[in-house]
Amino acid sequence: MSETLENLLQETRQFPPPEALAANANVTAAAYDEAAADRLGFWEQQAKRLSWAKPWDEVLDWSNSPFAKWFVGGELNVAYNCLDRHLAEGRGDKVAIHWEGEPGDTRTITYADLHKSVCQASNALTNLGVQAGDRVAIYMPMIPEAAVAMLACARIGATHSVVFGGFSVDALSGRIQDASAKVVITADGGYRRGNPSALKPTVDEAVAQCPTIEHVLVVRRTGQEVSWTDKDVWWHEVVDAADPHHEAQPFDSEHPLFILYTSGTTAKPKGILHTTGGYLTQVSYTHHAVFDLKPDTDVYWCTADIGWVTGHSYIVYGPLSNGATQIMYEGTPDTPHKGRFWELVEKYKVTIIYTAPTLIRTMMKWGDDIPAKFDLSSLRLLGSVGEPINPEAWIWYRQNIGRGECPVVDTWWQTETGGIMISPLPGVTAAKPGSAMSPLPGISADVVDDTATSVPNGGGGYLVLREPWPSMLRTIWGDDERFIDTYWSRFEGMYFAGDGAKRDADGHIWLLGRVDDVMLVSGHNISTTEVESALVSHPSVAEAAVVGATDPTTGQAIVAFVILRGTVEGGDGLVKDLRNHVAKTLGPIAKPRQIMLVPELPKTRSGKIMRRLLRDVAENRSLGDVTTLQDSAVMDLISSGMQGSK
Ligand code: 6R9
Repeated sequence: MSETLENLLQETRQFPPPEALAANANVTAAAYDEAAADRLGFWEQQAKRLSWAKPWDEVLDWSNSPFAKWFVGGELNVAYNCLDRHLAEGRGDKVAIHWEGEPGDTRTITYADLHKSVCQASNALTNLGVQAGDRVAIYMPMIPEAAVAMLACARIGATHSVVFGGFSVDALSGRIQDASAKVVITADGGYRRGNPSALKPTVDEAVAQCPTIEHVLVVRRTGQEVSWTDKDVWWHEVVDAADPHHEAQPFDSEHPLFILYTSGTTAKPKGILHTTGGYLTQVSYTHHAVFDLKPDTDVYWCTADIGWVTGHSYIVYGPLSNGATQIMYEGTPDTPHKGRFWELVEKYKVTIIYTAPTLIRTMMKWGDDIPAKFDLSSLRLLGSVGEPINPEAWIWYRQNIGRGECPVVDTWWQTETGGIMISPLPGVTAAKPGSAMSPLPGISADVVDDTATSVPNGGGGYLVLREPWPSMLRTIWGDDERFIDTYWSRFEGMYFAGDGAKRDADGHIWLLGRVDDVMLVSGHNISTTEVESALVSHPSVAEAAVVGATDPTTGQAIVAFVILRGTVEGGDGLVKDLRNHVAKTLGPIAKPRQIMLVPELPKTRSGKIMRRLLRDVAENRSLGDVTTLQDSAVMDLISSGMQGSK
């Protein structure tokens, strides 16, 4: 990594915060100084955002590192902090969720409504025999009951494990078995691309392989036929009939809140464990700081699925603990039309939107005229998460969605970090397109070389976290050894994130993708992210994915898969042009050996490109495990529809 090309990403544009936002920002530059002067004192201050039943004795116990304990001895209830507290403060009538189903049905849910449903679901789960410490699997579409189920588990101290609704039988049963879950909460189905899409048959098959499951709680969403076993109970029968009164008990600050499995490419998925007090402190603080949330006036929308960590931290726990009003949308962005997202922004006067680069690039491909048809003037802040955002996509987002005025916050974090770690602060930072900029106050991120030495400005290497943070993972469920091996063994005393990064001349951080994806071409380390960004900076290109394929002369050679913008015609001339464009932008060493024009790219549910599958194509191998692929037909499309040349 230290040999990363010197001339990559010559991005010099910088966008200071709008004056009005800066003048009224939730968090100012002073936060960096406070946290630098006393990091633990800073986090202790943030923990006071929450309501604790019993105060902590110690902020951090790191004596058994890397196993951390935050706010030791403190007790609180997460659901109390997300619901009851707001009711007690007279905000019961405030809208918590404007929910929009894909077919256009809607529900308006106030904090009082949500509280009532969560109390009923808590009583229903208790009646089904669920106790504090038990695990509950949640396999749901994007309907309000998904959030209710998570909060009810949190309320009674059961540890939830949300599995993306759309993962296969094997993925679901493997996760249920790993956590020995007692109950699954699911639905008959959900709406996707205009049709009901069944969930229950997958659960039936999975549960048949999972003897620990005692009950399956089923929400009726689509009304489609379902088969029924003696373990099954309808949500509308047991939850709607349950007592709406439920007294929340406090739990220890380190009580397990949830397990979330990282997709895992070839190896067994890792059950990332998060606990209570530190997690809620950091997601609440970062949601307040990074999105500048003003609970009384903002309408916030995070477009993620609840099956992804972004849905946990920035749909459920962060926004609800902050008393936000938010949008929750069930379906896909192109149903019934490609302007669906912008129609929702106009309808609900959304002020803050948080989405993924993959979506932004898809919108670029669909064309500028689509968002232009809608009134997006309510927007004041735009967020991005999930992958490096190429400068071109960043600029497109700001121009076409943010009227050239809204700050863009590119937020770097992981399932493992629980909350945002590196991001601009919208009222402080003059952001650079494509850079996540700086660690948030209270976070010690660094870029180091192979010998664990910090690289100077201009250098590249590995992203690490030098100090523990409140929402850090506590372990891998049932596998402390693997926790230590994966994250704490590469560099002594530091958390290894697995991402490559570089520090620019001003010291700002640029993420370069997973280190496993870095290519070694004729002895030079080249980042997939940088070649992809160079390709996307060509006016004909909407999206690109780059992999290294074995090459007899150069070790690895660069192979690029490219999706063209809306009306552009492909052909050998264009392919040649694109190869030259990369060579001109990044240097001849980065010129792709081969460029394939494709209609789609294989992605995970959270929008990350599955480069492993593209490497299989580039090296003419049969495909590996595709269980975490969003749409399995994509690989057929790519293999049959490829045009391109050497
Ligand atoms: C929140 C989430 C984590 C990995 C992470 C990195 C990539 C996420 C990013 C980003 C560059 C950003 N990633 N945000 N890379 N810039 N703003 O995505 O969690 O699904 O666990 O993925 O995603 O590679 O290591 P998760």
